[in-house]
Amino acid sequence: MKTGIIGLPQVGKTSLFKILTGARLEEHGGYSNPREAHIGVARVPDERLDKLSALYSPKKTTYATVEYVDVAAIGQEALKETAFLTNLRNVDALIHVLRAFEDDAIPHVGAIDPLRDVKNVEFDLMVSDLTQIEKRIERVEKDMKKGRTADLEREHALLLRSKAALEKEQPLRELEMTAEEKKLIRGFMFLSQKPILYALNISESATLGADLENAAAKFKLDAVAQRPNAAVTAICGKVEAELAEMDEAEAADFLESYGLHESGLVRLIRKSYELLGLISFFTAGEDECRAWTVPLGSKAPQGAGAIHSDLEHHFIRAETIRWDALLDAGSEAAARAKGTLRLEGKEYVVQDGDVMHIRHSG
Ligand SMILES: Nc1nc2c(ncn2[C@@H]2O[C@H](COP(=O)(O)OP(=O)(O)OP(=O)(O)O)[C@@H](O)[C@H]2O)c(=O)[nH]1
Ligand SMILES: [Mg+2]
Repeated sequence: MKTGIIGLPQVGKTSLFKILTGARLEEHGGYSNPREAHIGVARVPDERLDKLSALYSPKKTTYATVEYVDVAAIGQEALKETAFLTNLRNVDALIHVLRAFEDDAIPHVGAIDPLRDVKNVEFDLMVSDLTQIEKRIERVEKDMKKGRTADLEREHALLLRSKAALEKEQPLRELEMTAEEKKLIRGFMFLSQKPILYALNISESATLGADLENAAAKFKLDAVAQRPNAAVTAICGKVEAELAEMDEAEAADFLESYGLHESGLVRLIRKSYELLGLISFFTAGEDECRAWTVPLGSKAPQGAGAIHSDLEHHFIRAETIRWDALLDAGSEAAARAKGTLRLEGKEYVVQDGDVMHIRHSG
């Protein structure tokens, strides 16, 4: 699962990418090609896993991860470049970084107005999709003249519906589609169909805690946050960059001095994970406590498959307990005695925060 970081020039995309992934791009040859995409992995912070680790004291604790891609600044021109477009189409979700910080040294197109930037970039994404759709409709209509098939008719109807949505400036992520329809157009990897997280990059201030909370309202993005498959969060790139250089104790003091109890970055990572429709379940033991990633709605064997494909094929049952019930009980044995450890079968839908022990016949 990949999340692409997009935005207008000089809004803080690469800075955010570096803090998210701990990447030191300079060491990899720097920006010899500024249009090249950077790819990196971020750990998904998880207090539940921290607590399980405290219980088991395992040799190793492994967090879930999200992959981020930092691309060049977006615009009508960039979207005509094949390499840029390919990088962007290949991601599963987008983070749109919005300039909301004041700094005269760093130019921006016009005044600071994140809502305008949201609309402009959205427009560019939709134009790119529309161009692609129109080409495809032409092709499908040609084929239909040669011979109508049910598949072609279905695709044609869906493309027309998508085109109509885009023409009234409705991004495809807001279009209701059946699972079958989604599958039908998945191959196009439409840009305006990807779930999107808007990240307001705000100024540093003594009241940063409150400013982060109020940012969506202040910059008039409340309505945007309510739209389907979209969410809004705020960060302060400058403060996050300083935090990234500190050890844990220093960072905690620093956050507190701003009236914060967690970094905006932690929230941003969590939100991008949610936006992708992902949940975590855990495996816990003396060797390793680990978070595993599955799509919301996955059944137990599919969860087992995230660990190892053999476990999916030879799945019998999963001993399952919610992470907090396990902590309450103090151990698996105590939970079993209390009856809070359940045996779940093949039809069980994995819940966020489950601790599972897979029984298999392999
Ligand atoms: N004041 C301030 N400056 C920032 C912040 N985030 C980034 N910058 C500065 O803005 C400039 C651009 O930052 P980048 O992270 O390179 O921005 P970008 O969006 O990747 O830029 P392009 O890839 O060139 O479009 C740099 O000089 C950063 O130091 C911030 O939160 N506050
Ligand atoms: Mg950049």
